[in-house]
Amino acid sequence: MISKLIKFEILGDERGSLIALEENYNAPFEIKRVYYIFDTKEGVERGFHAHKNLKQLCIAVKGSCTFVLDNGKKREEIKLINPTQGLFIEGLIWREMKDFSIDCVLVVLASEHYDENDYIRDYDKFLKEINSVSIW
Ligand code: T46
Repeated sequence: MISKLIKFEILGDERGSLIALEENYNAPFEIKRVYYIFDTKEGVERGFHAHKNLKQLCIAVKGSCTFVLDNGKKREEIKLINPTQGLFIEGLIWREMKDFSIDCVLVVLASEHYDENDYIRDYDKFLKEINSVSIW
């Protein structure tokens, strides 16, 4: 399995539910950045890149969306459908996102500040990078 789903403990009572995310606990890294994707237009696909050095935890806190993860050998689809689980992505993984519901709010916790140099946005370059890493 390429995908690593983390199930969060729900701290609920008669008033409703609450989930707490803590670095180096249920978010397995130091959190340096949080961003969220919302108002995604119908039919839009996002992502289409890999990261050289970034850990991320992606949570559909509202609505749903589908991630396609690709490690250069196989592809997997993971649908995020509720706020009780997070998709943890680390290492050289090509990611695409699609099938955003109109109401989807995708929150992403990231281990590094934003750095465009960390992105590999060309699939052939991604495959070359994967092959050069796997030699060692
Ligand atoms: C990822 C997937 C899951 C910033 O200026 N700061 C930021 O922290 C981010 C994430 C983006 N940006 C800028 C860069 C682009 O001009 O916002 C614009 C949209 O970013 P991008 O096209 O990379 O968005 P997605 O949805 O394709 O990918 C994002 C993250 O960038 C990426 O790290 O893994 O979500």
